[in-house]
Amino acid sequence: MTLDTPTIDALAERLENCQLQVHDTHKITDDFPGMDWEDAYAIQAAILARKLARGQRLMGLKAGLTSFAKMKQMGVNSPVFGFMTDDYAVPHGGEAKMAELIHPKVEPEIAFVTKKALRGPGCHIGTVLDATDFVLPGIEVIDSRYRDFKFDLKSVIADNTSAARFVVGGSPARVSGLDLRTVGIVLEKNGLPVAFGAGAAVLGHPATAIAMLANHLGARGQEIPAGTLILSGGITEAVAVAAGDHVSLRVQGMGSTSLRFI
Ligand code: OOG
Ligand code: MG
Repeated sequence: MTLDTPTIDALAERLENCQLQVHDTHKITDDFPGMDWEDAYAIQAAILARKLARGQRLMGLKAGLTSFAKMKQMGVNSPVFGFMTDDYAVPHGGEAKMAELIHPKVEPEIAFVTKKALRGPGCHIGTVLDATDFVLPGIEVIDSRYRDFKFDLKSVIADNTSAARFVVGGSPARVSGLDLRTVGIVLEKNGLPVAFGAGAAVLGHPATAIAMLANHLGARGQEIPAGTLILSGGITEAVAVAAGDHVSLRVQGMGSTSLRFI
């Protein structure tokens, strides 16, 4: 850690206010170029603490920048981890208000729900599949609080990895009969296919993203509790959306989920 608690809290307030007041900001590493990874995750944790203090609930966790397409799109080279609170949740088939978002994009993801706790280090695809209750389609709406969606890894971690909204739904599937590497996905905008992929785009197997999250938390003495919803990361590049857009994600063997931007 290089930053003191008042600075961490002030940066958390600045970034969360961007979300709540719908405006962008410059990268926090412009102000604190020497900040380290623990500073970045401490700022993210301070944003979560602000939300919990207002009575919001933690609804899930996310891995991001887990696919080559996403890393290339954002010009970075390593996964990041964040959280989802109930102010981010859109019901299956529901609406997200553009007036509450800065410059949103959507990502097709496979969501996991655990039935056993996952405690790193040492988690791998096998432990994750054994601990998975079911998987289902998830659309993440990312909305970087940084100007023009431009950031470095520490800045985006502090900004809760651009998390803004998410929807999950469809037909939950058990992993035992599925090969999550070859599961195909189609993301449609206003009925037209705009992105396609397969599960293997995420780190070769999307369960690897969950294992990395468990190992990341384990290094901090934390675990993924049983019953946790986790987004494993965008399979394709993120797609920009505008008011009026209807976005749906179909995942092979898991049905589809959707949301509308109003
Ligand atoms: C960072 C978040 C990326 C994903 O699924 O890859 C992410 C960003 O691109 O703004 O959530
Ligand atoms: Mg994502």
